[in-house]
Amino acid sequence: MPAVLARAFALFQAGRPRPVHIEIPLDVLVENADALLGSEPVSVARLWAELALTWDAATRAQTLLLHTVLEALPGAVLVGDSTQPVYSANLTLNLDHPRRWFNSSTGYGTLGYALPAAIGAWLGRGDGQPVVCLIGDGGLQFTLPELASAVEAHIPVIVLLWNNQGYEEIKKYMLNRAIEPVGVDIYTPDFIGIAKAMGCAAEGVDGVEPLRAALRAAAERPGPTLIEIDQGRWELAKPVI
Ligand SMILES: Cc1ncc(C[n+]2csc(CCOP(=O)(O)OP(=O)(O)O)c2C)c(N)n1
Ligand SMILES: [Mg+2]
Repeated sequence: MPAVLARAFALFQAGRPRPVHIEIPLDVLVENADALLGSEPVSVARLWAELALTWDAATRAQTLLLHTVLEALPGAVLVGDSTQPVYSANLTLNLDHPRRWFNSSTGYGTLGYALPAAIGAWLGRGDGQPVVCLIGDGGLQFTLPELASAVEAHIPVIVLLWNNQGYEEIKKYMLNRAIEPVGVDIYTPDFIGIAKAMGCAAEGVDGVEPLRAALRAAAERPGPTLIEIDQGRWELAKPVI
C-alpha cells in the first residue's frame, strides 16, 4: 500500500495540478484492510507530522505562509489563484470549516480568478470576516483592474501577492521535461505602485512578523489592501512547522 500511495503522489507531482487517477488492485486493498480499518487508533496529528517531514523546503515555506495568515486572521476566507502556495495548500492545509478555501488551481485553472472571486466571497459572506486573495504575479495581471473596483465599492479584500517574477508553474513543466524555458520569465510591474495609484493601500513584507502585522492592519481598513511577498525573500524566513 505505501508503494501504491507513493506512486500516486509521484504521479500527482509530475502532472500537477491535474487530478490523478490510480487503481488499487483488490488484493492489495484486502491485504491492507487491517491496517486501514484495524482497531489501532490512528492519530491524525501524528500522520500529519509524519507527512510534514516529507515536504521539501518550498512546500514548508509556502505552508508557513498559510499558517501565518490563519494565525493572524483566524476567521478568514481564503481564495486562491493558480500559484505556488495554493498548490501546496491543496495538499497541506487542514481547515476545520467548510466554505473557507476556494481556488482555481485545479481543472481548467483560470488565471486571475482569485481577485474577482475574493470580492464575490466578501459580498456573499456578508459578515465582515476578512477575505484573503492569494495570487501570483502572473495571475494578478489578468484581473488587476478589479483592484480599482474593490476601491470604488469599499470592499476590504486583502490581496496577498506571491511574487516570483514569472510563470513558475509553467517554467517547472518545461524544466521537468527538458524544454528550454520560453515566455515564462515575465516582466513584472511595480505592483505596489500600481495599487497605490488605484487608491488601494499597499506594502511589501519580508517575514512572518511583518506579515502578521500587515494582515491585521489590512483587516481594520475599510477598503482593499495589497500585500506583496517576494518568494525568494520569504523562503529565507525560518519555517517553524
Ligand atoms: C487564462 C489562463 N492563461 C494561462 C494559464 C496557464 N497557466 C497556469 S499557471 C500559470 C502561471 C501562473 O503564474 P503566477 O500567477 O505568477 O503563479 P506562480 O506559478 O508563478 O506562483 C499559467 C500561465 C491559465 N491557467 N489560465
Ligand atoms: Mg509567478
